[in-house]
Amino acid sequence: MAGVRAALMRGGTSKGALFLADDLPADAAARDDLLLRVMGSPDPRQIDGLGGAHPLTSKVGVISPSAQDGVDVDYLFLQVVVDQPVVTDAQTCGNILAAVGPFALERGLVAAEDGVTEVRVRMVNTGGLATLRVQTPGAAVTYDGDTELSGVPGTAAPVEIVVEPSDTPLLPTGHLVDELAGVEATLIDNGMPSVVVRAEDLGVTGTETPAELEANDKLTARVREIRLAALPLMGLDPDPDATTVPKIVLVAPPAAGGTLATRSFIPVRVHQAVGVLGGASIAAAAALPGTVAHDLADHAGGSRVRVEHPTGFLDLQITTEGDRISRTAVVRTARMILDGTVYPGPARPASP
Ligand code: NQM
Repeated sequence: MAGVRAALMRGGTSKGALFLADDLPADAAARDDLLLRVMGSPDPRQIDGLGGAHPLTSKVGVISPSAQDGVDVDYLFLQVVVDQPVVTDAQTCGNILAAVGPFALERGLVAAEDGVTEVRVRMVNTGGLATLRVQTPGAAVTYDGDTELSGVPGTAAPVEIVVEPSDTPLLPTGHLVDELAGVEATLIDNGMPSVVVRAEDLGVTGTETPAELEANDKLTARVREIRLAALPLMGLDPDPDATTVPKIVLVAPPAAGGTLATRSFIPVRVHQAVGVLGGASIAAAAALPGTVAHDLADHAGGSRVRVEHPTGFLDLQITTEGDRISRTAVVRTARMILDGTVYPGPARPASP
């Protein structure tokens, strides 16, 4: 079996395999088949591939030069489902986005400047644009630095990210609040389709650990009902097993000095932290009067929103123009873990 050139990278609090599009089959079905075998899916342990047996470590970025004016690279994100033979492009990923800049520089798609290099990225999944500022002293990428991220041990070089909104409506139903499966919810998409509900309305505090929430059968059944109701309202694939959106976010008043406490079902497992664009969508909900999040949030930080999550917090800077979010800025870090050749395993039957 021929190997494929790949980089295993951490982007923010996630980890995934990054490829040049030219190194993968052009046909989407052949590409997805190969990616399942590369990551070791479907298998709850992903024992025969690069995947880390959790949605946060079963991610893929496919990078190519962009044909769009003023854009350096196109970034197609693919979520490889751990225990199903599913590869979906229904969402993008702002954490892996942090690795796209360094990867594009390492592969020579963008020439590094001495100091900081800007990489302009088109997120193919959403049509959104992002500008990344990557540390490149001596015109080479460095991963070393002193930026800390909640949920990542140690420190690393910052990757500053500014995301511009896509053309997707911020409120897909046009309402600040909808009722889903008997619960008030704000359906919102500032980069990640999300359903924001009050933790209290689901009988929890919103400060539980991910393991506690995942073990709460009554809660997980309610979350699934809410998600099923949200799918058609948000114009998403109605088959919940074929997609990884929307994320269901439980919100509560801040418990650690931030803006809002959150726990995110993504959408079955509970995030150990929070997604970047997931966080941007939560921050947008917190900023808009009339949503289920607005009155629970502490607005003392103004446009600086601190989203509390199970392993710390995510800080975002949100710029609003009326009821529109015109800019989201966030700092992440990234790291090259391994750069080489990956050998896809054999095709395997779906898990029992
Ligand atoms: O929302 C996980 C992650 C994500 C998504 C998920 C993300 C984002 O943390 O931008 O980064 O919600 O599936 O990698």
